[in-house]
Amino acid sequence: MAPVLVPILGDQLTRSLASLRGLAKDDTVVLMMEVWDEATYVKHHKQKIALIFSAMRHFATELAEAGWTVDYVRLDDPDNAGSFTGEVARAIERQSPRLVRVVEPGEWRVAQAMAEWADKFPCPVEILPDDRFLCSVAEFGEWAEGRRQLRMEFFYREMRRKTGLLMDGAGPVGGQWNYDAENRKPPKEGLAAPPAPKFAPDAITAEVIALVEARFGDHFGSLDRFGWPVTAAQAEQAAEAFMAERLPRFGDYQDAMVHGEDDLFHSLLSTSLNLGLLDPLDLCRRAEAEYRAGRAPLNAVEGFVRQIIGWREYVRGFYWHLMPGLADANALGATRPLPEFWWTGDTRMRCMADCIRSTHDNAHAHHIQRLMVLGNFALLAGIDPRAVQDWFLVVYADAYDWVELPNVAAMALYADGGRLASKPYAASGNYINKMSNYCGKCAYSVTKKTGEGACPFNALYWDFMDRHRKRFEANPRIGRIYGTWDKMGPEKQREYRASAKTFLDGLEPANPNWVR
Ligand code: FAD
Ligand code: DLZ
Ligand code: SF4
Repeated sequence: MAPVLVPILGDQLTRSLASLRGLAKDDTVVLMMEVWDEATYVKHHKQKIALIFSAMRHFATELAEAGWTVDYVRLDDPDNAGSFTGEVARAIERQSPRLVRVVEPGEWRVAQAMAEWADKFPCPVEILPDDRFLCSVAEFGEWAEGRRQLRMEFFYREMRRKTGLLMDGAGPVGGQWNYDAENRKPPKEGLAAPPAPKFAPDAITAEVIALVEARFGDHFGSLDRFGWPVTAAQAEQAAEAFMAERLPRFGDYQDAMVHGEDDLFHSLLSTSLNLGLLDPLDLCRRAEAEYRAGRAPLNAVEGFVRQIIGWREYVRGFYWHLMPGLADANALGATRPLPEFWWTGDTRMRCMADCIRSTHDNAHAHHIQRLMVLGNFALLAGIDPRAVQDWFLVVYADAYDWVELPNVAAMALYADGGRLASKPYAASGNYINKMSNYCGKCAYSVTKKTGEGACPFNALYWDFMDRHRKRFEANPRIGRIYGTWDKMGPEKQREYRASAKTFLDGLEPANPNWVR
């Protein structure tokens, strides 16, 4: 009998994937495709391409070892059509399947192309929901229906109830849903964490790294420190190490930043979660077990669980709820080009330089670096959201449109006009100084407000608040700040505006070749 053809995309590397469930191995051909379009729709960080290709090749090998027939198309296959649609068409010619069965993709762009498959191909096409997420797109839509503001906190409580995670009967363990107030400790002198495990490249990864150097040599980033988990077993080891060594202090230092300490107590599991090498619910249950066994405190475990069943699920629902408009959202009318130093790291701002260095070397920066240093800069400087979105999509190994776009457009840039966040995440140098050790050795002075040598975040902050006074004055969470601004008087206000202008005028716009 003609087989079922099951295309598995690069971020669907899960053995229990919905499209494989219930199929017989001798009646199924799995199709995996390395395609030029996916590798270049933006010029992804070299580590991201190497990670995805290596994880795909390992996954294909594991499936074949388990008895599945895998039709694997390599990037350098001379007949490679270059796109998912082109490769599925070629596979249909090769395999003459009776059905194409695929799990919905993570990205709007790919979903648009996939929606045309049924008309394009000679056999039926079945597109299944991606049930690796706890909350389906439809369920999020029902929750969001009729709400003007979509607050994560309320969504998160629903997810806690639904999963039973950290629940004590009908209420939250410990009596509170959220222990974030305990999770804002500034870094102590010399704060360092046990490093996250790195996995030395095996033969498959080494081959892929050579391919990436040869074919994508002009992409941003370095491959020297590549050590991402590329199999479910390695992801499991990474999760195990996190639970034992870093979870207990994850909460305390969640918002801390230390120069040169790239990971601190973060899990570095986003790449594995997003590829499908780890199961989010299983990970949260294991974190809960650490709390129940008395090995990790509640503020750490609740914080970790909230990132996954709260933020991660929430941004995915938010993405599908607001696409395609979210990609063009620009509520604050920001138009400035991205500065070139975001690519080169060539800046005297020590905080920005350190975040960009980590991004370049590791294809990773932790959340507070992304939000309160990089994102904050882009927000205050009024950089065009499309340019910022492109940058974030390029540079991180965990970046896919469904998770990058809501975080950048809505969380960091307030481009959605406040559907996600009740106030913009805007901060002056004072916040960065409190939460990091960056400022002490910076070429700029964080205590100097304006003029030569003053921390640029100070003038940028007030210039931003001033520019958007109409919008934010009535906001109960930040409106009061305008009292401080007014008390400064016109002379000081002029100095802030002039300092911001001098700094912004000095920024060299980025070369567009970094992105496409
Ligand atoms: P941890 O701090 O250990 O957190 C645990 C897990 O929680 C993460 O692995 C991740 O799966 C999840 N998580 C935490 N925060 C978020 C969030 N805001 N949204 C979704 N999941 C979250 N995350 C991505 O996976 N891909 C992206 O492209 C991405 N872009 C971002 C851009 C900006 C501007 C911001 C502010 C955040 C972005 N995030 C993104 C969210 C977050 O910064 C990363 O998930 C996190 O830094 C990954 O490192 P980690 O695994 O050590 O996370
Ligand atoms: C990101 C990426 C890259 C770089 N390359 C491939 C690829 O060659 N083949 C593939 O199946 N997937 C790749 N991906 C991940 C896809 O972009 C991702 O699966 C879709 O965007 C759907 O979310
Ligand atoms: Fe960043 Fe300003 Fe601190 Fe320098 S002084 S590290 S620019 S916040």
